[in-house]
Amino acid sequence: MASVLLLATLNILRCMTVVIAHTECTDFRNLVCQQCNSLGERDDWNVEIGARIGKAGPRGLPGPIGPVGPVGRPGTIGPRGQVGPVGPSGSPGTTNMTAIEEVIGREFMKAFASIASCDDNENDPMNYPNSSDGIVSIFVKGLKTLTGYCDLKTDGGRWTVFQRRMDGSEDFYRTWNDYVEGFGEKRREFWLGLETIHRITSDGTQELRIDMITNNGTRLYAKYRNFSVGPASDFYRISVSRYSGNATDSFASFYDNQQFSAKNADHDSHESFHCAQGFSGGWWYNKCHYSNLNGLYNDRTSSGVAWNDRGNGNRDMYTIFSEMKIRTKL
Ligand SMILES: [Ca+2]
Repeated sequence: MASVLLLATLNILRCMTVVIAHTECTDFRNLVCQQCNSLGERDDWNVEIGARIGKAGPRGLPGPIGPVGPVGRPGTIGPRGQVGPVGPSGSPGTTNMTAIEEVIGREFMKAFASIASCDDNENDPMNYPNSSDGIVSIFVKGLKTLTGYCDLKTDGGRWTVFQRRMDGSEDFYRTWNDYVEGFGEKRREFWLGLETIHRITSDGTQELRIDMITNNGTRLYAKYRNFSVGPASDFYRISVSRYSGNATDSFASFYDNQQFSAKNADHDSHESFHCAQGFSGGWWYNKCHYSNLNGLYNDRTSSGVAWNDRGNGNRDMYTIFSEMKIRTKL
């Protein structure tokens, strides 16, 4: 308030000085007398005083640039941008014998120390939303994750399928390590892997079932009450016995106590012949086979996916479909 009164007083004095001295003022009309007017002075002062002044002088030079102001406050965070496009796929990794052996020797073995299978409680068929198609189980244990395939329909279900042939889409004439680790597509043709089969069956609680459809459409099955696969150190030797079914036994009677052989591993009982190479598969060959379910698909020779029908004239029957599966005996 005091500053306003002081300013008003100064302006009045300034006006009075101008009038008295008849001083010419560049902004007289626009500044001095407007200020006088704002203070309640008479309008005719402008006319009277304006008549006494000359033309306005040139505009003065601009004043110096003022100091830099304070830094403003930060702005708010903007909205999230859109997700970018998917990048290109990476190139596939490579494997070699050393890497595979390392995996089998450490992580792979640990993973199967507590493997789940299709008849474990946590894999109860009731837990499968897609149980109507008899498909899908997942084995998740330790450091290794595997997918499996459960047969939930056949003969009471609970079967963990470890082999399937159905269309020849998968090559089964493969190396030892392939048979140890497993290969193929679980919904099509595959081999689950000898180490997995060993881990599930080694406690002696498992039974085996083999389902087949022959090239003439006949459905056959062979079931074995006892089935176990030994460790890698014994080349996955099998113990299999107590047949039942309608296929005649072309498995236990010839392969019980045999080790597994593959394309590059001869553990069969034929001293002068490499059965796996001779019959193009991986199997518990003896001298050499009465069945060859991992043989060549659509092959009508002894190298084919054969089951020897010993009960009916000793003929080889070639299957267009086979499944080998295990479950805990009840
Ligand atoms: Ca041999």
